[in-house]
Amino acid sequence: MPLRARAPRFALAALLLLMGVAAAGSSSAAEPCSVRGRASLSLAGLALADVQPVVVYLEPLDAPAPAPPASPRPTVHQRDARFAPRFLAVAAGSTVDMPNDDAIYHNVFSYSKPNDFDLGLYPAGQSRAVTLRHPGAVKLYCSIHESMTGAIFVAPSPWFAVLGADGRFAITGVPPGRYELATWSERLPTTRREIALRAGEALELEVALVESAR
Ligand SMILES: [Cu+2]
Repeated sequence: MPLRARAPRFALAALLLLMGVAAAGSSSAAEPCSVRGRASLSLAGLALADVQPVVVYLEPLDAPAPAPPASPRPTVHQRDARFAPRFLAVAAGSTVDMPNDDAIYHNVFSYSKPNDFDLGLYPAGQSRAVTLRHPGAVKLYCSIHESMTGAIFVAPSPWFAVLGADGRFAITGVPPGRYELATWSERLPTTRREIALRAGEALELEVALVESAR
């Protein structure tokens, strides 16, 4: 058989092989996992409500975390001389809109390195935005109104949940793989544990917000 006639057949075989690989890859992506559970606090004199807000989040160990979706953009309003909401959790790389809904000037700034920023003063109806690239807590202030305080927790991946008042959380749409499951509260040290998720797995967990002494 002349070489020229064989080439298209090779190309077809290669294409079919590639399609097979792509199908195998997408089958695991089509079977996302979930992590649900309840967090508990056993610390004398402290109730769960005292340490809220608490964020439970996953940090992937096998591959870098994907960028968060570009829309809808998370938003912190300045309304009635308060940040609304006063607490928000976002994924690293998120751009947060900060519209001024009041009739007076406000400013938003943060000293929380390495996400520190200053949006300057801006009037009613205007909105400015900040992109938070680094995981960690970001405290918000207004240079005019001392009583205006707020906070944003930047999770290292889009897979996070803010704990409900009942201590429950649900993180869905997670690809299979190995993760570090971590908890954050401004009032508690971070806890970490490794978990592994098989394709389509719905994992149920009890999470202790304070690691037992070893
Ligand atoms: Cu203000």
